[in-house]
Amino acid sequence: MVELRGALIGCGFFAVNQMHAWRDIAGATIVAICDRDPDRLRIVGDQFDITRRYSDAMALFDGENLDFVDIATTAPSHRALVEMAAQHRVPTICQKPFAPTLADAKAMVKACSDAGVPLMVHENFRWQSPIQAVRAVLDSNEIGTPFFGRISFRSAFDVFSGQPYLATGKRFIIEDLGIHILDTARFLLGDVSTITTRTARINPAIAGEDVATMLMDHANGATSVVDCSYATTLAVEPFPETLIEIDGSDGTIRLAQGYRLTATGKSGTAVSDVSPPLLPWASRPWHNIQESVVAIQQHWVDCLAKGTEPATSGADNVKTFALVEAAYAGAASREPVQLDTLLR
Ligand code: NAD
Ligand code: 89V
Repeated sequence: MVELRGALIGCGFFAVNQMHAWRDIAGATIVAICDRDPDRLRIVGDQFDITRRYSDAMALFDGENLDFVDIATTAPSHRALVEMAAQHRVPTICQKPFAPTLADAKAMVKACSDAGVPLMVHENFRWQSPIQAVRAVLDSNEIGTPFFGRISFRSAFDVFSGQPYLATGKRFIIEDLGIHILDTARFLLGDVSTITTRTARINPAIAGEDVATMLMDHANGATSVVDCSYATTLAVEPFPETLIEIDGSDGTIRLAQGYRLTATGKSGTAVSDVSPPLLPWASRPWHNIQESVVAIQQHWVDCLAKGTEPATSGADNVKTFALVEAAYAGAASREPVQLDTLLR
């Protein structure tokens, strides 16, 4: 098997998971890393034994012969880094949120498409094994045609200690977490035509909204509710579980807290435990997300080998990002927002 030579840009909080995952994946090796913060460069370089270290991304692209780059910085730097990768004709993975604005996201897709380089957004939630299990029930046609979905993420977990920047932005839960849940709704029920949104800020110590409720019309006629909260204290903290309800013409799917999947359909009711495995380097409660990082990075390597488009390509993720923009616009206007005008 050909070993792809990759580089990672951005050695922060989440990149450590990506580095662990690259070690688990056959067919790709991270040969160089880059971070403008010398401490992060040293910490991650030492932890993963990477000697080729850069403080400047342009120097990395000029100094290395790369088969791909994995961009794990925060959104403000994404467009410049993706365009730099396109200019150097290096296939690119970019973390979510794909970009600060929809116009940036569209420009990044165009830059990569014009350069003929593959572009995947690291939108990993749909790769979580419990969510893949829900998709498998839908694909089996056990519940017939879905007409309703609720995709829900409600928690009081302190995300700010690991990611302090989340407390300071004017946009918070839709842009950071809701983006995953909106993508999951698209993954399970298809593209969206209209979204109506309400938001609230319950935690006075942060700048952005920490509660969002979105009602969506899907192009296939299904209706869904996507609801997210970081202001919800429950008896047992569910972070980072996404809970799912889908009703279809012939049955229902329920993914409940504790990774319990119940499918009631044409052949009766099946209850299964779809808990994600705890990988050797993973830690609870993050193991669900950590496992999905391996899955999405493996998908990238498979796509590069076969020359196929990643499921969460830049072009696909523009549709998820458009939902984020539409949700903020609709929360401000309190009017439903049509997606077709945004996606033109
Ligand atoms: P972080 O701030 O901890 O790390 C980002 C790192 O990038 C920092 O070390 C910073 O110095 C470096 N950096 C920024 N701009 C740079 C540039 N131009 N060149 C070189 N280095 C640069 O952030 P984080 O919490 O690790 O988040 C990174 C991204 O990952 C965010 O977009 C976040 O939304 C996303 N994230 C995704 C998941 C997921 O499950 N997919 C989970 C957490 C975070
Ligand atoms: O996935 C993310 O982007 C993370 C978290 C799950 C904590 O919201 O920021």
